[in-house]
Amino acid sequence: TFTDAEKAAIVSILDKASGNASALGAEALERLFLGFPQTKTYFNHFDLSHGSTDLQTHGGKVLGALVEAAKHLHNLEGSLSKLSDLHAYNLRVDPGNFKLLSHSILVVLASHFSADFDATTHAALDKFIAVVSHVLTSKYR
Ligand code: ZNH
Repeated sequence: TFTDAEKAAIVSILDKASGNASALGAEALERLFLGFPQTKTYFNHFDLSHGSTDLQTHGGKVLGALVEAAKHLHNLEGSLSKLSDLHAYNLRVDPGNFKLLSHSILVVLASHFSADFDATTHAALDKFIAVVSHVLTSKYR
């Protein structure tokens, strides 16, 4: 559960990010693949070159899912249920990779919204992405 201050910070940043979701998401993926090359193995079918349509499209989906999740902070498990099924039963992404992507997303948000990124906002977003990741990996067995 989130405090009112955390909710406000999460909604504010994700609302700002929503207008530029594809570019921000693509940047997060690029940072993921550059910093942690082993994560590329899930995306053999993608063109991972800088600025590719695949990166933009998938980045938009990932960031878009976070934008959508920020609208359902009271019920993340319910709102992410389908995505959770997909990651657990179809994609079977190693849960450790969620920490790596979370880190990349946080860095992207920090660098693009630096004026808003005080310690409270940082902590709230870190918690938010960790909870989303937890939900997406909760059905693994
Ligand atoms: Zn994931 C997919 C989100 C993490 C891998 N994803 C996906 C999608 C989304 C997402 C929205 C789409 C779906 C549909 O289409 O329906 N993710 C997400 C999020 C997160 C994630 C939000 C966190 C936070 N993922 C992840 C990781 C990984 C992944 C970590 C690894 C590294 N995903 C993936 C894949 C896919 C996905 C592989 C599929 C792609 C294609 O298209 O093929």
